[in-house]
Amino acid sequence: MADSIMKTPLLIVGLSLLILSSGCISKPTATPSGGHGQPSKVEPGLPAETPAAHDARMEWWREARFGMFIHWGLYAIPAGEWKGKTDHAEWIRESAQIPLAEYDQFLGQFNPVKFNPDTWARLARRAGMKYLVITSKHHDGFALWDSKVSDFDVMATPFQRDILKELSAACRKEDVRFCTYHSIMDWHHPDYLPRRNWEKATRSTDGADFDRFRGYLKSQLQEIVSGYNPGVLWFDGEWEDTWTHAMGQDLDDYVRGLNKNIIINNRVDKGRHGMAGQTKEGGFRGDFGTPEQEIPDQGIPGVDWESCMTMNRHWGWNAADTQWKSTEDLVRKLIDIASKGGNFLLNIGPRPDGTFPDQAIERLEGIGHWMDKNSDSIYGTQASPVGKPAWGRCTQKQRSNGQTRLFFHVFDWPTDGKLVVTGVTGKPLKATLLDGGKKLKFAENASGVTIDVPGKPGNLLATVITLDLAKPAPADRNRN
Ligand code: FHN
Repeated sequence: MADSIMKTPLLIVGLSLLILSSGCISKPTATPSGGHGQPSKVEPGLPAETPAAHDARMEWWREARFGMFIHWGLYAIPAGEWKGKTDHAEWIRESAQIPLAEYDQFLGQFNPVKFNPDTWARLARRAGMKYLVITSKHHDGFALWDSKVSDFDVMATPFQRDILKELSAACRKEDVRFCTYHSIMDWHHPDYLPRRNWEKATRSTDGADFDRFRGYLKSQLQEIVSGYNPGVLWFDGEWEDTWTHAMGQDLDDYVRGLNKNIIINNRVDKGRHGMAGQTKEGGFRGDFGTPEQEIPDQGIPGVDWESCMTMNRHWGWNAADTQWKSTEDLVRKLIDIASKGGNFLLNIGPRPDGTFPDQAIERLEGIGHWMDKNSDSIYGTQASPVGKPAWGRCTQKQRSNGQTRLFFHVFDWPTDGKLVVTGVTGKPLKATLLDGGKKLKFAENASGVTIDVPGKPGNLLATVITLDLAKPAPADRNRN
């Protein structure tokens, strides 16, 4: 069984999480571990955070709603291909069973001469992405910055430029919050255990010291947090048995000790419900849940979460992967996620020369055109108060004048010119087209509100209609 799943990384992770998390595929339980309104259930080591302090720390992230994920490193060089098989990506050292000595040869080939951090940051901003999470170190152990505690870093390549330093500076210029992904699992460091199954016979564990690895992990995180000030530390690779709940708590305390304002996902600890990503009961650490390649069916009241997804089928660059999601699909996923109170982290796998795939740029620009006219219906919104309408999705925002503004994202335009919204509570005051502000007539009825809409939608991806209600903000500013 083990061998048969070694070829499909997503399956590897999915199954290993399924096995390790015992029943992890059950519906995510809404367990705020430090979620909105709840003090973090921290064990001894850090003072408990008050709900108000937690809200203040999470505020920019909740407002942001939309970020860019970047998976980039040595694994971009083979472009997903190895000995005739073309379905590899960032897992290629594992999925193609490449011995360390052979994999390390990529060091001498990493020279992304077309890397322009300003271009990357600008593409993120223009797409409407408020933050950017890049792999500082993925499972292969390669560091994208000038690490003083490792020779397996970008300074050991012909490129010899500190990618995190340059990209963090570019993000600051574009007002995009710089963040980093960091893998706990490390297939390169001699002290990390376990070894990959297929290399156990050839890669001794003699002298391996996992506690010494934890010290190395902390040293690199200290370099990242102090050197590049990430807004989020997006941990990953926490699922192997060698990483424990106690280690997760300790690492969470350590990083928060480096920067009290940093936001940390739930993969620092052992509480993640598999690919559904939410945090289970038991005082596990993490400021937000991390559904992967999926969107929860419903919003989860009181819990912060972020769905991360690829644009095609792979996280790292795969030249053979042509299964790109459409711009319409990506915009509607952003809307669906926002309508359930979550954030969307959309991934790019750059090429080895430092450029984004053309198909990715095309989609980023298409999303950006939609966001140019409609971002007010995404940024700083809360989950729908009317569930999931058959014609599309809804988000809401509390206005400074005490009113509530509903945003109706219409995917299926009504053919009779009547948009019927059920479940609306509060006195309707005004309806408009968000793009352009044209006022629309509406009528209240027993089940809600009917809005007279133009014969054709203004935007085929999603046309947004606003409805202002004379309704005070909800008592507890619940996230959903
Ligand atoms: O194994 C990784 C995978 O390569 C990728 O980084 C995703 C992104 O969230 N995380 C793990 C799979 O769950």
